[in-house]
Amino acid sequence: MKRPFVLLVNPWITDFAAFDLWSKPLGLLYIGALLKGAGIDVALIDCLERNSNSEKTKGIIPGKEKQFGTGKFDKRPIEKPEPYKSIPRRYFIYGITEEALIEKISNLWRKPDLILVTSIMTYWHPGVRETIRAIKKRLPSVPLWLGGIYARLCYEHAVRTSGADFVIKRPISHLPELLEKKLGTEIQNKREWTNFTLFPSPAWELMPKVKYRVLLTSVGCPFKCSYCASRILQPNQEYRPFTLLLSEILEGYQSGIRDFAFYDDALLFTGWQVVKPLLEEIRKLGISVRFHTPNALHVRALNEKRCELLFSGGFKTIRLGLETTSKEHQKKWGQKAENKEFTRVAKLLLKTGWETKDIGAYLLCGVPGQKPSEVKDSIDFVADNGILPFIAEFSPIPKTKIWNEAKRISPFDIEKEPLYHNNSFFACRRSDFTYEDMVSLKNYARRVRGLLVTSSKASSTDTFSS
Ligand code: B12
Repeated sequence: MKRPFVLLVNPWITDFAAFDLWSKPLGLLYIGALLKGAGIDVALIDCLERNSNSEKTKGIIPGKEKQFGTGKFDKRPIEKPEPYKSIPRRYFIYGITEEALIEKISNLWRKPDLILVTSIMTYWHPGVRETIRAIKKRLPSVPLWLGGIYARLCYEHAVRTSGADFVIKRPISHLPELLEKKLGTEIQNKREWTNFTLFPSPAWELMPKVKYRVLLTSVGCPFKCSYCASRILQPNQEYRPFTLLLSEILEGYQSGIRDFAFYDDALLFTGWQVVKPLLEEIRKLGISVRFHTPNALHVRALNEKRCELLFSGGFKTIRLGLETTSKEHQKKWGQKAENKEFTRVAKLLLKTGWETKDIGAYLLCGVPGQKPSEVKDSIDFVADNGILPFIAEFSPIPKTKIWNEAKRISPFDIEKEPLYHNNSFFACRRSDFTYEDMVSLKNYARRVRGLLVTSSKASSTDTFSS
């Protein structure tokens, strides 16, 4: 009997701005590895492949390489969807061209039996829909299933608008059963799909050449922040054996990769039992790699010993979650960090050896109940501690604790239209926190970062600003 063949697709992004901040379809890569382990043939098309439009294609704004493998995707301006008409910014589709996508489909060794498309940010749904439309033009009779974060958080919307034949909101432990029915084959490694701890390493070999790798040591977060969907997406805390992570790093290292970014929600809590032995081993091996934490570290979990290990193990880009300096809001939003803890950790990081240009702190901006002055004070506080302030614009996420309050104060129908979840749109704008306030605070934070970097005599300033 012929082995079944499944095509995995990472769709285009549609947005005002998108930067490849170590952004890879990790969920799809795990599924790829699990499918391979089940004896299924797999191919992957990455619509966000960088530098693929080799010849100058008309209408494409080419991407750019930045530090540590990050960079800009190729992009083309497209018409703004109706809800964004009032925003004075251009709107783009990011990634390869439609012709390139069709060519990749034509080059597959045979017609797939099933197509699995992933999805990430809820407000990127037009990119998902466009990708599905383009695939369907070329492969109309192949069943296409959609999963991932958008599909899980906005299931009804995805069913109604994505064009997928089937939208899956259940965890992937249920996928083998569905695959068996669809493909008429027995999934031999069913147990591996049941628990993150048992997942094999992501199938990086399916991806076009990438300059960095992303790592996930653990899923789940012990905190219950009111604005975050992490607990809804991953209710349990699970982690993977450090030996597996080590082999992922060594395999990448041998193929020339030096930059690795962690995707964990709670790297220093749920993931620490993995990170500690991992770094000790890396130190022993004496290999030189750079680790990055775009998805903030918890301030509370940092002490002298840990900082020493992180620094000597190769941690380079440090992002901290502070959210705000208002005591009242720190308590209300998740009790992640207090100001004096932040000051202690800032001193510690700088003393350990990181420079100001390497350390940033995320500050929430525009949360219901917050005033612009609170954000400005927080920016100043972070800067006074020698740390770069980064604005994380508040964006309402379905099913989170703060969702109902966001729905109440937003002048937009955030329930019906996920485009309003876009952090650049600022759906919770209001008379005492306007869209203009948001823009001016972002610009203020950018200026402060510039000044801090210049004064600390570092070379680059804005690499990671959005
Ligand atoms: C890593 C991460 C990032 C990375 C980039 C991720 C990327 N790939 O592009 C960085 C740090 C850059 C980032 C940035 C932001 N992020 Co973010 N991020 C995450 C995080 C922590 C993990 C995502 C992930 O890769 N998980 C690991 C993989 C393995 O999981 P997965 O993709 O869900 O896949 C699993 C299943 O979904 C399923 N699956 C996946 N695909 C498919 C397909 C099929 C067919 C099937 C059946 C199943 C399936 O199988 C997988 C295995 O179980 C999530 C939180 C979370 N815990 O999920 C937030 C999250 C996605 N981010 C979020 C937000 C808000 C942001 C920011 C807007 C924050 C800000 N204000 O600046 C920015 C936006 C950046 C931008 N505009 O580009 C929100 C989502 C918002 C939304 N409306 O959708 C989340 C949910 C966090 C939160 N606050 O609740 N993020």
